[in-house]
Amino acid sequence: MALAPVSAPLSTVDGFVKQFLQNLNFDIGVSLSASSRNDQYLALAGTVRDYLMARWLDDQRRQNDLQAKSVCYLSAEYLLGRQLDNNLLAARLTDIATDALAECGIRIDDLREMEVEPGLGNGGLGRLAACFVDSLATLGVPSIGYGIRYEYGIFRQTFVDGQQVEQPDAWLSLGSPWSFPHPEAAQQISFGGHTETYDDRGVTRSRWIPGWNVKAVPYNYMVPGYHNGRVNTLRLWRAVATDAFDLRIFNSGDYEEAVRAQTFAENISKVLYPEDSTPQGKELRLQQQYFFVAASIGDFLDNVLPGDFDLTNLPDRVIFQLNDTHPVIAVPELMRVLVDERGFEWDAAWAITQQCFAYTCHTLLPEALEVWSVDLLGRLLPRHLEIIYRINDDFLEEVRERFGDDELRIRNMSIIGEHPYRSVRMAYLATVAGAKVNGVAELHSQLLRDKVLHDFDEFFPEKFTNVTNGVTPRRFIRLANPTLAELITEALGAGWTVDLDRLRGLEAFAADPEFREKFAAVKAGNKRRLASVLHERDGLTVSDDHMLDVMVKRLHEYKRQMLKVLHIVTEYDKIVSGRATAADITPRTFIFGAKAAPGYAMAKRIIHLINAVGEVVNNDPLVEGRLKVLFPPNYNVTLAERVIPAADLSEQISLAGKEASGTGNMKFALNGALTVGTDDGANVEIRELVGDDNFFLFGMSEPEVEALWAKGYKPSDFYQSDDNLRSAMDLIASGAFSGGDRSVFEPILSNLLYDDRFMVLADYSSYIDAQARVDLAYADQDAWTRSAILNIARCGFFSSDRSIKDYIDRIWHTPPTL
Ligand code: Z16
Repeated sequence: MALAPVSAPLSTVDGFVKQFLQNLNFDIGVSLSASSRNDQYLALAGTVRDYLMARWLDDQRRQNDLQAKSVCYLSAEYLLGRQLDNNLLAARLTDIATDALAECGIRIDDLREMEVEPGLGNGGLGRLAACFVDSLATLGVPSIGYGIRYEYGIFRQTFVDGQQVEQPDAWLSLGSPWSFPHPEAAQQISFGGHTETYDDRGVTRSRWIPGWNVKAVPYNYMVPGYHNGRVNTLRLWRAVATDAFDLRIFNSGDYEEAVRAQTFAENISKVLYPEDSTPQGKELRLQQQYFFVAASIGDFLDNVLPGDFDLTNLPDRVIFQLNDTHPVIAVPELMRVLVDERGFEWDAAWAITQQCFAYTCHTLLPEALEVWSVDLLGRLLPRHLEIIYRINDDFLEEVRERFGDDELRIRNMSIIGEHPYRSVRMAYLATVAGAKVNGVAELHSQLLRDKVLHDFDEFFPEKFTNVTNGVTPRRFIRLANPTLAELITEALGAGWTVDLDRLRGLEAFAADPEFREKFAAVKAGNKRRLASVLHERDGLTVSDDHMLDVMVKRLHEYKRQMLKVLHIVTEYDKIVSGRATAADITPRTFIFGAKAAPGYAMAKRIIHLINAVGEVVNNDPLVEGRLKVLFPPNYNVTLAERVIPAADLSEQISLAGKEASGTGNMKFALNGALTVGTDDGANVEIRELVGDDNFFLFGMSEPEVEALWAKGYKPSDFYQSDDNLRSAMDLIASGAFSGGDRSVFEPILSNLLYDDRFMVLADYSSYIDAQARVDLAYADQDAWTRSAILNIARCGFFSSDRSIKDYIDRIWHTPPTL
């Protein structure tokens, strides 16, 4: 008997109403009249899910028939943002859902506000993974995103007396309608124990006798492509106690011990580590990493490949993309599976493994390159440590063959570091094992080859490549900026959302006064929308007639929020010292959004300082309201979608050579903000594309930074010789922003004066000059608008669709299967 294909509910208002009420009544279990907003939101989400489900099932069947090569994107983070609007848009259901709910007497806007965004990432890296799964689905690339279903995502930030206080992000507490578990596809994941050797028909082999295990239960998210009917999978793993473990203890009658075991197992996927770019080497973090990659590899081999698949051909079926060093323990895991479980000889297994992985590096900061102490790794994963040693021995042997007994080189290239303690360098392991290694912007990839991985570049020059990051135009233009999207469609016709190079067509409109007027109206509307969001959310006031100068990103010293603070204090200082009157100052509202890692004391002090400066500047009558500092707490994807479209000026001011790429920079440019920035990360490419007339460049270049370090950097010299800088720092030191208490911000100031690793003082004067150019340019509103339009027109390159096409061409070789 042929089974009828699953069919989606009818794409009509009536069909939607019917499905919605069915969800509300039979899934949620309430009547419409008795339902709460959250009930209605859950039923709405469930309804959208029902529409996607038929497509999802169909796509899995099709992929299974095709047996094409797939991308398995391994990422410890996915910073997805809200799902409702994205999924309605992809499935062309926005208008139908709006009308259907209206028929039920419900305003869809009220339900939108109910969704708690899944904040399963820290910042750029996690958001990039989310943009990539969107583009993979939109392009129709066979792929699965694998990650962790953290019970608590990135902490909720609040301010108490201007200081950051973290609150747990209980994002699951009101239900999680967008994902659903598949307990029957669970994987068992082992840890600990020891290894032993045994005789296998005359050959001595090693095997792992694990000490404990947990169950990994997959939760699927459907990832719809934009208007193409495609629905891909994002599979996030949750840790639970294994039945066997439970049963044994239950039978022994030790109930409390069984409960403890359960809690212990579930700890693994309990919480996202809140560090962006500075990981702490905590054991639980390594447990998380191994947990999700072992489950993902197991899932792909057991459930995606056919039962009789010959793993010799694995490279024809899969490429595992390693998103930073976080999933790199997957390398010895695949070797273990092939050698210990599937009977492969070492060399055959290594030949397969080397073709199945590729590694993306996202940083240049030495402290962000993960290393695991041999002690810890050997305790948690003893067999994997043996495998890593063997990989390293074989690799160093090859290095010796090529370069002779150059012991310094060998020590530098060893996957095992010796100082300050013996450890595994995960970036080196990934580089040795990966078929390709890529950086995330041209400059970053070049610096990887020249500096961080220089010896490896000499050894495997063909491995290294670049894929400049991108952002999804669906979420960050079409959804976040609907009035701009409409204006673009009016000018260029539909189609640009999936072919962002078409934005070039806007160049012609930059000279058109009528179009400029419309663009200015869009910007003004977005500012009003932001004003109302910030008023509702935080009780903040944004004036219509201010330039919006925005710096939103994780708080990190290398990103130099401090430089922005010094600019603000300099402007304020001009007024209080009488060097200027308020009337001389271009009215600006400075908006910050930034979370600091909870253990990062200096970052938290900088947050405190920003709030303290805001408190004083915003309330000083001398300023006459012409400078405003706003710092809405808990910056997240949802807020980004409101802030970015309203911005006039985008602050991208990292020390050159430190920001791998940045992706916020792209989102701002694509929404018509002009950038003030250093020659760092993808800023370099933005400036090349938009042109120097439409970008405010300042600061040292990366080679100039190196030269200043080499010569000997003395930040206090800059303090001594620059009157504005000295005056601004002295104002902070005086206690002007801390109720007269000079000690509060002293650690920030002495750090700047005597250490200043990120050369804030060296770039200060150049930054102040650039801001003067900004003021001048902003005074000519019409010319500014022209520049803004040209920014949009020339930044189509930064679509994550283009990034994914580059990955396909340069690394994956996985053509779309639409
Ligand atoms: C992260 O978000 C990034 C790098 C890293 O090593 C760890 C984390 Cl959690 C960021 C980079 O800082 C940023 O420049 C880049 O744009 C982003 O990753 C995506 O590549």
